[in-house]
Amino acid sequence: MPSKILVIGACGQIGSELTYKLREIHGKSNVIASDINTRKLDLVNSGPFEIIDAKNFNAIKDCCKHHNIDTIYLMAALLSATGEKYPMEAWDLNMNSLFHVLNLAKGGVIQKIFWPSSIAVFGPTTPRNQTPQHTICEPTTVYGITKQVGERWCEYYHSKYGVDVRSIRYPGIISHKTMPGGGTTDYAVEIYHEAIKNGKYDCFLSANTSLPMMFMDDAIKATVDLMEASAHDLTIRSSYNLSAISFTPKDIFESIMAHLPDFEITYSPDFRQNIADSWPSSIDDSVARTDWNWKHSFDLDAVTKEMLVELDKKHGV
Ligand code: AKB
Repeated sequence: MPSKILVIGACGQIGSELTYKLREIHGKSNVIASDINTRKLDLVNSGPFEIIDAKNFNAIKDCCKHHNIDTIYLMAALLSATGEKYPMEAWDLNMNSLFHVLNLAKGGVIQKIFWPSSIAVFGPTTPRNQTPQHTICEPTTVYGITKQVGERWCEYYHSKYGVDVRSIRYPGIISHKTMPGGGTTDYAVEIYHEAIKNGKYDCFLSANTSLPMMFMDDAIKATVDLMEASAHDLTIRSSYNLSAISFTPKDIFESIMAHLPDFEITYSPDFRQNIADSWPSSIDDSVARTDWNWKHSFDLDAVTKEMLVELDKKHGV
């Protein structure tokens, strides 16, 4: 029997592209997209869609029962920058939605969960370069705290109740299809849009702030591969370190300049600079590479080429 999947937060940056990919793999009717509203009409109209507030246990449970769901991808969350503005809302959404799906799995309503964690679980006391899988995690953002605590709960539900929950610590994700919202790594998407639309960008991080990043295609592939991996091969039930490229705003600017020589950048670091400074600059993901053969494909120049070509089709004159 094909898997029946529910994606919660399907209108978000990763959720929307993941939904399209899962529908390609499992068939349209086997992937139910859901979000709190219908803000992304192309996605809403592309297959079965339900309005679900991720904080509402009964709404998730009813949907699972109605559609015979066996697998949930919980993609709804408030990210790092928004979480600092609305700490209690971030705690409420990020934690309660996770408990809802973990408890549905514990109660046998569903069999498998994907839940995204983030490089935000790390903090200023974490080794910054090639951050290991197992290391100090003392996050300083509300978002980071929710992800770190969430990881502990995932591991707990797996070891105590046998829940098959799988997770990745996503770096910043770059895509031309959907805008990110409320993150510290969002500059790495905005910069391409502004390069095409206005030929200049005022960056909210300083020139030499290095952060781990990844192209969306790699992130989706990692997510699908982890969920398809044999449970016996998985040694991590908190969340896997995952890495592709690391670069600074200056690096990305130079990579864009190679195609658009008149592009200009200025730097006006704001409160997000402190968040970025507390995160690793590069990640050691050797455990993911060993356990389920993770390998990235896109380097910075490949990302830039793809972004500029696709955004030129969208915004170009
Ligand atoms: C953010 O910047 O908050 C996110 C993340 C790294 O999890 N993109």
